[in-house]
Amino acid sequence: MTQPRVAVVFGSDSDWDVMQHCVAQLREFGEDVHVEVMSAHRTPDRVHQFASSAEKNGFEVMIAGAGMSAALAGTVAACTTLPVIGVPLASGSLQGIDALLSTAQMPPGVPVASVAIGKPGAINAALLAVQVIARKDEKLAAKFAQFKATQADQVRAKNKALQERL
Ligand code: RP5
Repeated sequence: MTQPRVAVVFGSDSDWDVMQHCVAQLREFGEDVHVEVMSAHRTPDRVHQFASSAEKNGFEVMIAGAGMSAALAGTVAACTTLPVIGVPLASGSLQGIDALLSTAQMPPGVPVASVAIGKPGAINAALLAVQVIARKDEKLAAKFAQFKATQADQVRAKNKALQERL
């Protein structure tokens, strides 16, 4: 196994149901992934240790998923110069709105690229990470271009089928 370029961390094992889609999408592009549960609130020392050494350890992008008062992505971003993508998760009674605001409303100087709440965001976080690392990896860039072309073909095929039913 090679040194993963992407780390996927999340605040609780209860986040795995959604974050597994992020990991699966990365693996579809052939990326090895470091996966770890760490919490900005419950294990802040580990978050600091991991994020502050991530660049030195060979990571290029970090993805952080968390729910409720989601501090993980912001805390990771505070501790690294790597790009950080935050996935807001629908864990509490506010169905992810709380986590979305926590993830997106970062103060100037500490950016987090927030994606959508839940599974669509988890998948898009993986795709965004692929786009970032593909800037220096032609083969990966070609795979991503193929992914987009396939997606467009599927939409055209579905539209054609729909038109034939009208
Ligand atoms: C957040 O609190 C986690 O990311 C999770 O989404 C939420 C609830 O965690 P558990 O109580 O299920 O461990 O920090």
